[in-house]
Amino acid sequence: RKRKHASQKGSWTSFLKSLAGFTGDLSAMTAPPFILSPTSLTEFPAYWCERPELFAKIADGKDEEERTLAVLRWFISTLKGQYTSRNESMGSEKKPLNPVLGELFYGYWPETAERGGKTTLVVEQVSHHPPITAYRIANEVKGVILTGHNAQKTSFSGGSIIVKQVGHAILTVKLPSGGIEEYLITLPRLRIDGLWYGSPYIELTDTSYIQSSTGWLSQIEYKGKGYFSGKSHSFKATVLPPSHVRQSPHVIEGTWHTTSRDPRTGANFHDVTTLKEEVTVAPIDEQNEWESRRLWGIVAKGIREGDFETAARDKSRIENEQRQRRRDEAAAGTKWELKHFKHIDNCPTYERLGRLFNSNPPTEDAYVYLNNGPHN
Ligand code: 0T9
Repeated sequence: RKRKHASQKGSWTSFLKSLAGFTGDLSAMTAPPFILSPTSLTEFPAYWCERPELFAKIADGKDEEERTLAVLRWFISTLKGQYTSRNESMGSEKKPLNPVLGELFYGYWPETAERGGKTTLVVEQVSHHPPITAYRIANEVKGVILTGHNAQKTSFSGGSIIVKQVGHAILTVKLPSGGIEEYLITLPRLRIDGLWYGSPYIELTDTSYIQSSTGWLSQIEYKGKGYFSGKSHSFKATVLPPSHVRQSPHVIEGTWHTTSRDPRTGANFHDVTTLKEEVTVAPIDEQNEWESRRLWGIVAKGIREGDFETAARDKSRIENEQRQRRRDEAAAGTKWELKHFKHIDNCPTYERLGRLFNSNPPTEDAYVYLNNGPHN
């Protein structure tokens, strides 16, 4: 791994020192310029759909078992983008822009024959402190919809940043019979390694789950270098049938950033060595002032071009405007209103499906989509 330039060493070392013993909201910390990314966290939900045909194909599964495997295949195929794409595009993991309350990100993946329909994305930053991002991805023609939200709890341990993802996603599939199948998706833990060398990268750890309303359950275990396969980014998924289905579980093994297979039959399961498709977004001058790329335009340009003074100045302007807004609301006794989502304290779908695999925690809050995105 590449070491950072000598002139950046001092600021990086003092940043690492301030990380030690730190718990709370990492995203609000000031980091040295070379580790800043020009992309806001509100753009990250797009990683869920960079292979829109896999998302659409979930609806083509002919029974519960096939659809369960199709959901797992799509899920595993998103991990490379979610967790390694900054290393590929920028040389290391970087600190994303910390979204402001009310920040929006809209996009879509165009219709193709394989996808059967257009796939649309609506993202809203529903909390600033702590940062919480809510999203909804839909292929209405195929009847496949994903709704979720995301927050993080971070701590520092053994030289790495440990990130516990808080939040979940729910995928619904409309069946030809008119019924609806639901899948509760929990999120893996992350460890950010390579900090000492100034080139951070993510490894996934522990276990995440995909629980279907049909009773099928995928249990996905993540391991890094030196564990079950010896390779980084390894996983092993066990797909358990509901108790009334007399059948042995499916097992899938591989590395999530490349390929995986069923070790008994040798049949390939997923392959992300092929091209993905980034989300399509309106040109910046057609976006409204809350849309991420317009809002952060000057900051992002500064970061990309190494003009950190301009970047810092416009970042302060945005943050000051936000503070003023919060003061005005406090003075007027009003509250910021969410645009596309409604917050609920206990998610009934999470509770109902979570009970089937003893989810921890047993309940979570959620953001319900209001069906009023720009694509509706
Ligand atoms: C949801 C994803 C999440 C967001 C990011 C931890 C992190 C913020 C959250 C979990 C997406 O579906 C998947 C991928 C990457 C995650 C980010 C990686 C990261 O480093 C940041 C945190 C807040 C930092 O910026 C830490 C400081 C930095 C110097 C390390 C590079």
